[in-house]
Amino acid sequence: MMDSVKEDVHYRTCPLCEATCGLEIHTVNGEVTHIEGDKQDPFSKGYLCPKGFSLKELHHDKDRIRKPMIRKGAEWFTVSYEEAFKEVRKGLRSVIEMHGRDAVGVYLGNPNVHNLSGMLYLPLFLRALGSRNQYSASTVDQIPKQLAAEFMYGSDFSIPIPDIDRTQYFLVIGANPIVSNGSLMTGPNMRGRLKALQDRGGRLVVVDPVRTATAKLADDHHFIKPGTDGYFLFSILYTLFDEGLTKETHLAQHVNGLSEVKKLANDFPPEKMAAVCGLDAETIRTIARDISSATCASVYGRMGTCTQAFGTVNSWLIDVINYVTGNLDREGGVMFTTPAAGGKMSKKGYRFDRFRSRVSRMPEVLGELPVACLAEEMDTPGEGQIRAFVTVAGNPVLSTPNSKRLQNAMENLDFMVSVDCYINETTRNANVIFPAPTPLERSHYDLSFYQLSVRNISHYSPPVFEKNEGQLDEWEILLKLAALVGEEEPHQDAVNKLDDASIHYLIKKDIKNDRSPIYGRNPKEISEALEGRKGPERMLDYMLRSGPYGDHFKQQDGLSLKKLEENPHGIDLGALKSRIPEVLLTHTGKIELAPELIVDDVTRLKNETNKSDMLLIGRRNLRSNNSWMHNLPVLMKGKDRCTLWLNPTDGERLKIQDGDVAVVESEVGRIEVIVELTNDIMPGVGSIPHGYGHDLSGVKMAVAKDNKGVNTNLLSDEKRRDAVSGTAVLNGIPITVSKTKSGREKHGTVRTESI
Ligand SMILES: Nc1nc2c(c(=O)[nH]1)N[C@H]1C(S)=C(S)[C@@H](COP(=O)(O)OP(=O)(O)OC[C@H]3O[C@@H](n4cnc5c(=O)[nH]c(N)nc54)[C@H](O)[C@@H]3O)O[C@H]1N2
Ligand SMILES: Nc1nc2c(c(=O)[nH]1)N[C@H]1C(S)=C(S)[C@@H](COP(=O)(O)OP(=O)(O)OC[C@H]3O[C@@H](n4cnc5c(=O)[nH]c(N)nc54)[C@H](O)[C@@H]3O)O[C@H]1N2
Ligand code: SF4
Ligand SMILES: [Mo]
Repeated sequence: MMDSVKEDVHYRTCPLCEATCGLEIHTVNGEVTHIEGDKQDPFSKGYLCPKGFSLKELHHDKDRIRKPMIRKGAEWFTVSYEEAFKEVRKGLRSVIEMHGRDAVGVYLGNPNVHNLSGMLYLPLFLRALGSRNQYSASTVDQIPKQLAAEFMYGSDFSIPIPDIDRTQYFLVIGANPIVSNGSLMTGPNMRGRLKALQDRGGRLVVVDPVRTATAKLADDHHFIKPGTDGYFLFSILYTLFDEGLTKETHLAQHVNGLSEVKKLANDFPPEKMAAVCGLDAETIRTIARDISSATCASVYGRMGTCTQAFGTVNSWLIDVINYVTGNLDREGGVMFTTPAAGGKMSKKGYRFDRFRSRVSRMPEVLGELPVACLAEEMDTPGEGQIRAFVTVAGNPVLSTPNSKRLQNAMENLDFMVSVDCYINETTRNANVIFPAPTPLERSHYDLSFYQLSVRNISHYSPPVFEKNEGQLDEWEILLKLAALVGEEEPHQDAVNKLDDASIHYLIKKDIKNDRSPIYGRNPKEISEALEGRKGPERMLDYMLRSGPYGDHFKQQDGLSLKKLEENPHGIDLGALKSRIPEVLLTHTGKIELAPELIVDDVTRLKNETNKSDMLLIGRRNLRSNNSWMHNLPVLMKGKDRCTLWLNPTDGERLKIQDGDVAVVESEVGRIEVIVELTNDIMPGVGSIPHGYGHDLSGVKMAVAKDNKGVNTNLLSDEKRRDAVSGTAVLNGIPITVSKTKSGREKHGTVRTESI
């Protein structure tokens, strides 16, 4: 008799980037056989990128940790959860007792925003811990955008999203959506969406120091000198006012600060700014005219405009331009989403500068401190010094500035615990690691990205596979850690208690909020309706049902988790809709077009002079995802990607040829890296991707080690920050480049300084 073969097809959204593609996952007897794009997904319609396929290798990767681990010296041992929690309890509690709660630092990495457990339960852990030393990847990423939104619209997640499917003119500044698959602009198949824009007669214009894949598709591409977008954007604004190209719309009654913005723009005529940014004055004026004359237009900026010295000013200026050209909150312009779950409805006051960092007195930003301050908070003695460290889904040793200082500081910690799936450059320093389940072993809903999506979408994915016997889900680990730092024992009843408390807290908050559809309702009736579920599913069910499309615990056809379970390909809730004024949560109830704290930074912009003749920027590759997917052979095949791009004119000037090894030096570090000469990068600019440098001792990722590359964040200086948000400058770092020897090393990139 033949063994029975169990073939299954599972539908789920890919959690690896912001695009939220639908996947069709084929399994036989608990093994993934292959993965395709889900053609019935109303959003992605079958599209997926090479990373989507790699979920198979990721799930089966032999180097993944699947059991709690404890380190003794350089050796790792598998232990029971009980033992691991006991060790953590000892480690964290002794630091808290001796040095207080601020002595425990926390770093939360990017995959948390792609994970229901992280989104829903990390806030609880952080509250229980009560430390001011909270850090995340957001301050090497999008915080400037969030802070501008917090000041302008009263909520950090009220970020206007390009209405890419209807716009007629799309100006992309410092973003490469064809490679990144879009960021703060969730939408699968960016290439398809951009081509559709061109097919309907629209124009795509890219401003970037690199002729990127997106720039190659564009109707126009203009090089810009790194770090000078503030001048460029202001001179666009100048032209709009100067040539009478601004438009007044119905939003005028909802706006404060227009005249102030106009006054500020006066100092930035294109004729003066052109030389600073490397675009000519007539090009700048033409772009301004085109934005204004298009039937609808959308100006969009991302990493290149955020992670630089004027990140917040840039993010604000982009919104100001969208507003003054009549493109804010209108179809084909930039619009606010109406997410099915998790949209903000109430406001308590700005989450900014409520406290400061200990060493360099940087203001708190949206509840956290800039990660550029992390190393100094660890290595500067005194009260409040970080002595214990928790990382959840983060690899700050590769992803944050001046990695060497951070690595050194981490070596002197009293205790460190990580929740992760690999022993990598960061977690190798931990005393205890808790294993995160693989994406296929957990449920999924894009709470974050449906708030940033080009259409309103709702899509829930149940786990494809059961976890191993006894393995905890990530939310359970987080709740146990919360219990443990909150002076309770990490037992199951503590987890249940905290889980119950967190849902009741949400319900209580909403029934008191007059903007909530369940305002004034009986909390008991709501809790009862949620019975039968727990953990993330109960939270999500609640959020969906009490959200704008929800059944509100009474309407038959409204949205609920059950309804999403019945629609495994997801539900399209339609195109974005105009949302002003209801979306505004500022104290004045208006759009604040000239927020004081941002306006104050314009003086710095006026006085800034960056004299370096060589500036370093970053880049991304379709087959990579920050630092952590380099252990998958399917993504790593092909030529070395961790190289320094230089323009041939710089090559000639520096006597460096294609394939040579160059020494790159900055104020804080020195690396060696193979050079690729290409006309795709502007003269005076070098580009190295981040997330490499896997050859550190103790890293247990065999494939990544073979593709070690070099860590570009050995060059980024933690003292260079956007003054408003504290975000690290990762683009526009002054460097010098010189030649060492010719020829490639065996494994591609090399480096001399090790950390
Ligand atoms: N394949 C892949 N996809 C990813 C990721 C990945 O690692 N790989 N990471 C994900 C993450 S976490 C994020 S945040 C997003 C990021 O998404 P994007 O922001 O779209 O991606 P980047 O490639 O960082 O694009 C930044 C662009 O800014 C340009 N640039 C650099 N400096 C400047 C400057 O001073 N001015 C201007 N105007 N441009 C500048 C760079 O040349 C680059 O083209 O991508 C996500 N998607
Ligand atoms: N120079 C330079 N530096 C940069 C950037 C740049 O453009 N240039 N980009 C910045 C940006 S945009 C970002 S977002 C950051 C990213 O910075 P980080 O978030 O610090 O780094 P990642 O590489 O995303 O590492 C994610 C970690 O989470 C683990 N992990 C993966 N999945 C899970 C999971 O489901 N659960 C748990 N618990 N762990 C998991 C991985 O093993 C890895 O350790 O890097 C930033 N750094
Ligand atoms: S584009 Fe992003 S969401 Fe889509 S398959 Fe690739 S990694 Fe996954
Ligand atoms: Mo990011």
